[in-house]
Amino acid sequence: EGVGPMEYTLIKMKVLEPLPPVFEKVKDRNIFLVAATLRPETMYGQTNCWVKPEIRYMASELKNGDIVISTERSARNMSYQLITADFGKMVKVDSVGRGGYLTGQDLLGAKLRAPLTSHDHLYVLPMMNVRDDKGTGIVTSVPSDSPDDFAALRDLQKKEALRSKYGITEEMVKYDPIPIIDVPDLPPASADPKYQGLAAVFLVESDKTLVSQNDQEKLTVAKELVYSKGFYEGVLRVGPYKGKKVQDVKKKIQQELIQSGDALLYFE
Ligand code: A2H
Repeated sequence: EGVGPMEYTLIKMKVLEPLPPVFEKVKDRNIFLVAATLRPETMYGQTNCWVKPEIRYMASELKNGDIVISTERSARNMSYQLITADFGKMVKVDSVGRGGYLTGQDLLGAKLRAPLTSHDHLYVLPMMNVRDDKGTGIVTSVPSDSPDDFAALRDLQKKEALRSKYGITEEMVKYDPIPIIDVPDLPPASADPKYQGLAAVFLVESDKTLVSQNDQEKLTVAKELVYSKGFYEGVLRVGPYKGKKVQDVKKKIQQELIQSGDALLYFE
């Protein structure tokens, strides 16, 4: 952890029909899951959204009336940052779920619309490594560039028992990693060209001892490598900034997401 607050981009993902039963009483409202990311430029490659089934989430209201789902801790932070209501005045939406509270379980399989990704809609899926004390407790999934995301998506794609435990269908996990960023030497020139633009997939698949999302130590090593290399040396392969270095356009992409109403700035 560095000194002073970290700046995150909160990505707003709209909950689409059919709405999960917890939203029965707020059908006419705009409901968003909000995810904190350090890599807004990777939203071109989002394939799904992660929640942890056991975490308790809360529904709160933005100044414009949008309903946002996050942990209570982050909802409180948002209110102090004037994202939700007046300073420190968190507005809980009691008509959602059980008195404004719901669990990750209630959100599994929900259909979302997310900004920048090439997919018209994507799904809320379970990941065990989501923490309730960081960001909003909701995480965007970019398996091309995040080893954690790739390992967790691969688990769900391979394991029918895991899917059925959480009521996840094959349809919801059929989204393959999208090549969005070229990272020099990841993969190295000698590797199978199928890994081009898929740095995290290359690292995870190259380590045969990294078998699931539970291999946290190995995932941390891969994560540090792809994160620093991707940020300092990565070049976008898609979108209006195709051919540009991630470092040079990250801020612009963040600003555009904020201007279009698809994202918010958030600190913690
Ligand atoms: B990042 P830091 Cl492509 N629990 O977004 C677990 N992980 C969480 C989280 C939570 N409650 N909230 C946010 N995160 C993840 C994209 C991404 C991220 C890519 C590559 C690396 C990367 C897509 N997932 O993060 O501990 C989110 O994943 C590498 C560090 O606050 C967020 O950015 O430094 C990152 O962790 C924030 O991590």
